[in-house]
Amino acid sequence: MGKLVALTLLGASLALIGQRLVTFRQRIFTSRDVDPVEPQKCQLVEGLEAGSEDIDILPSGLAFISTGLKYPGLPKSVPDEPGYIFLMDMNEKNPQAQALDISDGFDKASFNPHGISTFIDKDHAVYLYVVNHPHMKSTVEIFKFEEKQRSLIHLKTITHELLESVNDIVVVGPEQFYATRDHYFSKFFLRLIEMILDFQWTYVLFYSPKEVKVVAKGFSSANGITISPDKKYIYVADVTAQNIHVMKKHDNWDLTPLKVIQLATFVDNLTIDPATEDILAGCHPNAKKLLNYNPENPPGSEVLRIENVLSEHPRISTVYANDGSVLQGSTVASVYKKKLLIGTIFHKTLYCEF
Ligand SMILES: [Ca+2]
Ligand SMILES: [Ca+2]
Repeated sequence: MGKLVALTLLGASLALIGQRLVTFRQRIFTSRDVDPVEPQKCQLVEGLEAGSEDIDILPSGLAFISTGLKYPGLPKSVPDEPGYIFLMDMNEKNPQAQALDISDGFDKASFNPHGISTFIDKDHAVYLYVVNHPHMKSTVEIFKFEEKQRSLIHLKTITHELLESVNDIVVVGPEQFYATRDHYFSKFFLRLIEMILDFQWTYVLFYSPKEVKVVAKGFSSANGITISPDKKYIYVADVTAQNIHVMKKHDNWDLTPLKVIQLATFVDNLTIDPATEDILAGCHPNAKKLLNYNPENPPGSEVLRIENVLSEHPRISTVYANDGSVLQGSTVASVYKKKLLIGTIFHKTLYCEF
């Protein structure tokens, strides 16, 4: 009898694994070719050729850009040197990117910046929060931005047992932020199994010095995160599930699911167009090419605009699409007054006017 039960359980497990494997193959291996879309005036940004995973633009037009991310499973096209935060003034006619100096006392050699988020306090001081992966761990670094000196003063490193495999953050108050965890496991092999079997063990975390808690879970791989302009909703990209979750934010910082916007592409970082309040999503149209990098047949790039996010039928349109001949592996698009910056995971950065 015991053997029969064991055999039945084994059969059921194998059937489940088989079914998950088929779903995974369908999801990852269906490669979608994109029809090219490009605003009239675009040019590559000099000095930003090793990836610009996340971009956050201040209301003044100063853009912070995180560059040089090294991440398990990514192609080795990123030189093995420290990452930087670059600054670009979007008000300039021909904006140039410039690496920001970082104050002494911070370990710059192991700086491996990922998602970023800016915060302006009531005294108008600007802070930059950066997801960092020194030695492949996850920390959140808080910097104060010194505009005149074009430098970052390192204030604090935040670590917590729940702050693991962090992808992106959105700051909601002094030392208060939401963060996404993109994988449950940290070892590459286990991550692969996690992705194939789609455990949905990743989550969104709320962090404050007083309280740290998981506020939303059940994501295949929670990635980009941002907040609505009225500060009432949190938007979370689930990259492998190819969708965006709209969640209501409560006074106690808890989140409740409101709706899911399904897209046919792997959604990475999210930003808000301040002029229209639309979501801009940096997306990967073909994950297989991204995971299996071949410069002869590179992954493409895609930026989507989602209008009327809260309505029953949000409008989705393509802002930018390229087969990889210009831009490979777009992760983010950030806009300031008809000017657009598109960043990539390990490739170039594009500046467009529209
Ligand atoms: Ca971000
Ligand atoms: Ca991301």
